[in-house]
Amino acid sequence: MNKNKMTVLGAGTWGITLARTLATKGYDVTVWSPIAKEVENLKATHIHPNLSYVTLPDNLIYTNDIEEACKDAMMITIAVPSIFMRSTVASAKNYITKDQIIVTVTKGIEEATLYTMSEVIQDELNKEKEPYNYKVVALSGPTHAEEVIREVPTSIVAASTDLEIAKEVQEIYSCSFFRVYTNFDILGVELCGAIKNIIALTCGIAEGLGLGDNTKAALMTRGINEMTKLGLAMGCTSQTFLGLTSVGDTVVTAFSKHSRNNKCGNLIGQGLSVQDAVKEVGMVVEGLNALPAAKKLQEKYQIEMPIIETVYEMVNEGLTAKDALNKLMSRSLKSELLDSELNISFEDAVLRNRKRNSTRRVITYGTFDLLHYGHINLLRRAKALGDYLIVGLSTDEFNALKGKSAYFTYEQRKALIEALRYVDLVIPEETWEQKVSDIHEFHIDTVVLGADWTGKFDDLKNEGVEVVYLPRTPEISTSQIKEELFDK
Ligand code: C2G
Repeated sequence: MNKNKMTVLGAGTWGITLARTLATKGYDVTVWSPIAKEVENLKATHIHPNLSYVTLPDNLIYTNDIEEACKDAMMITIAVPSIFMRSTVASAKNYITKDQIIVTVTKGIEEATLYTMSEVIQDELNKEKEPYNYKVVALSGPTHAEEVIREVPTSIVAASTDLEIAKEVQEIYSCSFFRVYTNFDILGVELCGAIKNIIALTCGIAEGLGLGDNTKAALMTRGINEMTKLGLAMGCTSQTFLGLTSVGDTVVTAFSKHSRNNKCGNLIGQGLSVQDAVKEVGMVVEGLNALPAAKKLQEKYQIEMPIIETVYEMVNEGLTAKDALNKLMSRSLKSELLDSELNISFEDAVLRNRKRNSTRRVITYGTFDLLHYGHINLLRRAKALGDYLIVGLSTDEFNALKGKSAYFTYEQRKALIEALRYVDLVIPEETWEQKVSDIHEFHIDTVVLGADWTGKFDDLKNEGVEVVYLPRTPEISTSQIKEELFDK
């Protein structure tokens, strides 16, 4: 492998811009395009037709040969339209090795499988082979190529479940005008990248209807709310939906003259058919490509996503833009808070507790093996809900029932938990059912568990207690510690 060779598959505006960014950092960059004519033009002119105001570095290599492009590259960035992702990987996979880093910058979801782009890449690379988790990173954020190519300061996110690989991509791409952040929630990052294009399309429609910034701001904000609800249902991390790939990318796409999705939506709002609008834009409108998959995900996870559903009806079932808007504005009135927030309104519970002067007793349960900061975060927040915290510590026998085998014995785990300043009493947890008797024996007001148990103990409310499920600390777990120590 040549540690200085970087390859970009796809010679569109974003692929070319990323290639230039890498070249400015001194890497040897090869750009591949399936279109021979495009390769010839780039070789001859060092200019991309959609970025004609920039002469590209002389040392960029252009090729139509995907083997030549992929061979020995340290990192391969795939920048093709979402509908061509699978076929591109299929043609490259014989030349991609397990030690190469694969970066996807394509925003979209494959309709047939509901896979994100990184999942399509893993799926295609693993076809007819032993399953292997390739080093795939999603690079996504508020990044108009037209601005990055002019070195306008920009931030972006490198996402991978393997943070070490995300950090490698962060190092390779970061430079004076391109600031890369890492995020392990690759699913959330890719979901945002796909869905924000639909929100941008919707904001464009509002603009085409002659509506104002208020309307676009409302559509953008509620669109992010829909993305968040879907993402949380799919197991993503809530912070991702406040970040660059969600809020940042939605703003930059929904309000920008550079945005094809916005432009296409605008034309639809003015009365053009979808087909005529796409023809007029003349480039790929990923918001339309993502719509069918977004609708399927909405149905699969049973999430209320009125903007996605209304745009889908407009694009596929002839609903007029005007009627679509009226439909959105005349829906029943709602709370702004996500349902899950209302259930785990930890802050509200703390505020309510502070107003009370009686002693409030809280209980939580768990194995708490190899005590780590995720457990501490849980116990700290549980204690904040009251004045007295009891921990029902799973005995070794109960762990066997739970299918868990703890490294430390019950007595050893008890000694650790009792030493914590948040904990007032430790009792053995021997059965699932004892929670009811514990509530009455210890006059419990609140039962707390991590959000991985959401809904499982709601029936305890019948005993007159609050049941609060608190977000887990996502990146740490006892099983992960064991795995990583085992691998060392
Ligand atoms: N936890 C967390 N963040 C982590 C890991 C754990 O918030 N990174 C929480 C879990 O959600 C749980 C508590 O810490 O509420 C203890 O975790 P475990 O020891 O894994 O407990 P578990 O096996 O889920 O036992 O009757 C209920 C069970 O005994 C709960």
